[in-house]
Amino acid sequence: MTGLPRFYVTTPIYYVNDVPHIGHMYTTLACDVIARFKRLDGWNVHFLTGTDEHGQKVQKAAAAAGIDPQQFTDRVSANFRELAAMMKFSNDDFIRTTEERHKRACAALWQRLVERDQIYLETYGGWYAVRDEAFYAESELATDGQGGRLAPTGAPVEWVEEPSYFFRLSAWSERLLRFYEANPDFILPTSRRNEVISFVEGGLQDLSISRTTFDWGIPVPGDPAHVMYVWLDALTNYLTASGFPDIEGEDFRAWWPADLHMVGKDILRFHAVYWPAFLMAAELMPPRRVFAHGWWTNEGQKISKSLGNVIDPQDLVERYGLDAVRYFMLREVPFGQDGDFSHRAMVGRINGDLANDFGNLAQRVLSMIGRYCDGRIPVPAGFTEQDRALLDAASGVLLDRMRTLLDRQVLHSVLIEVWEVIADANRYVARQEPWTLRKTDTERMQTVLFVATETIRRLATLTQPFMPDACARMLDQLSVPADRRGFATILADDVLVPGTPLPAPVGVFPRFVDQDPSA
Ligand code: ME8
Repeated sequence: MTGLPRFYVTTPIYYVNDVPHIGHMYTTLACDVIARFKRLDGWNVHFLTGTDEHGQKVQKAAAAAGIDPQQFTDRVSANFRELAAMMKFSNDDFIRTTEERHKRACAALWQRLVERDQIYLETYGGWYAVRDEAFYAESELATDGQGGRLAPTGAPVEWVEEPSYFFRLSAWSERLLRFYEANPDFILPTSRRNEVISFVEGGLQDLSISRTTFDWGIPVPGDPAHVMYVWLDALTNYLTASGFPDIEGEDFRAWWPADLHMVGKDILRFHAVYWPAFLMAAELMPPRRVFAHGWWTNEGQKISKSLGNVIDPQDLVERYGLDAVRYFMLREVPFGQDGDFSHRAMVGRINGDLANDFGNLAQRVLSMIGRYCDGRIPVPAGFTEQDRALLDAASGVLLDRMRTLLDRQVLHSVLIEVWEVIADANRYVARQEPWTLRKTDTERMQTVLFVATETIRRLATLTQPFMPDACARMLDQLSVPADRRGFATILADDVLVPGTPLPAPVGVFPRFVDQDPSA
């Protein structure tokens, strides 16, 4: 284990009853950007994603597909791995809840709860929505107009009566409220934090944490007629992947508690209420942060299989390219808020932010170097105030601002900061007119092109977490060695070596010309 500071970031583990769509891709993409940023910034990162494979919902989906649940989950879980590879996600681990290591961790967590008198057995009757894998109170339900009842999420509920183990959640309200108070950044964004606090202030009821009417789950230790509630099973994945139950082990000591659980707003309650309560009750540390991002719609409509408007990330990447998709998803919508996917907005970002702003800056400067400087990194000769102003804008101050924003997961603003400097750089080139200097003052022209190139180097270095391939191609064109691409090089002035021959420039961000405007 190295002495670097550590950062453990997780995505939700996705249900395998569905094919992956842009919603799943979005959450994991945000974590990938955070993980890459931290690594480039000198941290030792553990980035976890995976699949949630137990529960009634998955068992039903397997039955509908006519195969046994294990075969079914093997097949569908692979889709999520393929998504990760296609998107170039840099996860360090991919956990499946059907793995042996996870069953061991769940049994051990259960045991810790039993030992601390946090679990009791009772007969339970309640309204259960399989789609949400959650119980609802009578008072929360609506009718569907045909004699059926619906959960607040719109999912149909059924009356379930069975013996069940309960977790003493009601005993934890006060402790949770004190915990939120003492850790104001535990739940972000703040608006979501307020929702969670009012929910807990409303009082918590004990939580049913085992089921007996189906068997696709992890057996309760000592009472195998019960399987564990799928959310207790699923949440435990974060512990499993940090080496639990070996709590004296090096891995657990290094990685737990997790620094960031990234989730969609739909599952915040499970992560910000139940999960810290389970952990405190088991005398384990709660995570440091839960961030709940917003919800994507597609051209104004809810994304759902039944509406037939699910967006396959693979189709997007084939049409627009990986880096453009990664950029768009994180730039278009203020991170934390809901957002709408539209092809028009995507094309606007590609042709505006990428081709016109960043792409054009690099293309223009590199082609002038090709034509006016014999294709070699220009040789600067003393900086003016304007030169220094641009170099300062792309300096450690920018990196510090990006760090601060990233550490609060304000991902769109991280990009906005970079694009402000891209605009500065474009203005600088326009004002300095290196094409005119070429005829009047070639020494000054070399300095101007050097300053612009050094700025591009820094911007490409800092943007790598969002667009790893495009930035790598830019840094290749500047002949930046592979081991000089970390954020520490932002402060270095010896990465670009004047006089070094550069490869012939090629465009990194092509304009998108719509072949089929109806699509
Ligand atoms: O809830 N917009 O899994 P899940 C934004 N297995 N994000 C979206 C989205 C959309 N339209 N649709 C899905 C589960 N997501 C549990 C989690 S964790 C211990 C167990 C993303 O497959 C978002 O992150 O239903 C949401 O929280 C998650 O997918 C739900 O994935």
